[in-house]
Amino acid sequence: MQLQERLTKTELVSFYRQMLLIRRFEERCAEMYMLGKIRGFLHLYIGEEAIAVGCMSALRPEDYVVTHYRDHGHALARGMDPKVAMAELFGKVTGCSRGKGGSMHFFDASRNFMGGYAIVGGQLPVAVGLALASKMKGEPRVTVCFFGDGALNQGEFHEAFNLASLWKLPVVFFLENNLYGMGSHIDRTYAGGRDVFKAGEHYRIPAAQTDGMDVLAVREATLRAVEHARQGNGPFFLEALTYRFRGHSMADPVEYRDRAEEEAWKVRDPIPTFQRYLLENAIATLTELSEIARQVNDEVEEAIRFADASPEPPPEALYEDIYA
Ligand SMILES: Cc1ncc(C[n+]2csc(CCOP(=O)(O)OP(=O)(O)O)c2C)c(N)n1
Repeated sequence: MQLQERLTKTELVSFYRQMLLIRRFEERCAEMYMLGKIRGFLHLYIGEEAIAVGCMSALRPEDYVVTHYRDHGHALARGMDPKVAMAELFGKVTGCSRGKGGSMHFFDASRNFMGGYAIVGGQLPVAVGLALASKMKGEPRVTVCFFGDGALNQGEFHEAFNLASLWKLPVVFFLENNLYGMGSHIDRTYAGGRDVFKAGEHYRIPAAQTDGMDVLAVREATLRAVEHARQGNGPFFLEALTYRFRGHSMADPVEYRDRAEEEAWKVRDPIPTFQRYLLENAIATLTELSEIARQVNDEVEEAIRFADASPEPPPEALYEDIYA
């Protein structure tokens, strides 16, 4: 873990707090799903928290963020209120998409969080459109677009890379490479080899690879990528190496993965790793971090109470927000 810039104690501790919030929030989501409080699909981000937190810490409020269906971590790291996020999962009217989107469709335009998308790769052209709009309007925004390794094999990946490069758009394509798309390992689905970030070369998009289990490494890599795009140099392709600790969705018993592989990645769990870093460098004490854990637990419990007590959308809401 390298620290090339001088971050304050408050900033560093807040990275820990945010990662823990995402982890606890989702652990409780899994329980709420088993209780039938959350229905439909539920894809957990557990194991990948350092990416959302490291990346968002490097962005400005005016930057756009677009993502995939594993979107709770990105939304919380972008500042979405956990109460509003949990209410969306419960299908309640107080949710960020008024209970109509559910787990895969978190939106918060007030934070320029332009959505989670359920179609693999579907968010890539949306990101290119947003970046094209900012360029045409002369706005100094960068669009960050998250996607998984499964999206590499979609035509939209190539269309998006091609146009973003030709038009020199201010977009950072952020690949969260957790090695699996549902039950398939990347070696069985992608012909380009393991150094996926090199896929940008064909489109003359500069690229880098970072450690997705290290919040500070992700932050530094994102700062560089975003700066490149903000200066008008066109797109950047960033690949973060990571692992999802749970199944693809709640319905997945993960029978296709080697237990030794899982254990090897769990040793690198971004949260205990960063906790050790904070303690060993005397940035925080165990008492302070325990107090943060207590506050985070309270915040998540409060979110559940809020979601439970919130009303369902009225039946008439079925006819709202329809474009035809
Ligand atoms: C166009 C399309 N094809 C198939 C699916 C079904 N599907 C949902 S998630 C998924 C795997 C995607 O894996 P990846 O992009 O690596 O993301 P991860 O789940 O690993 O975060 C597939 C095939 C879909 N949603 N959209």
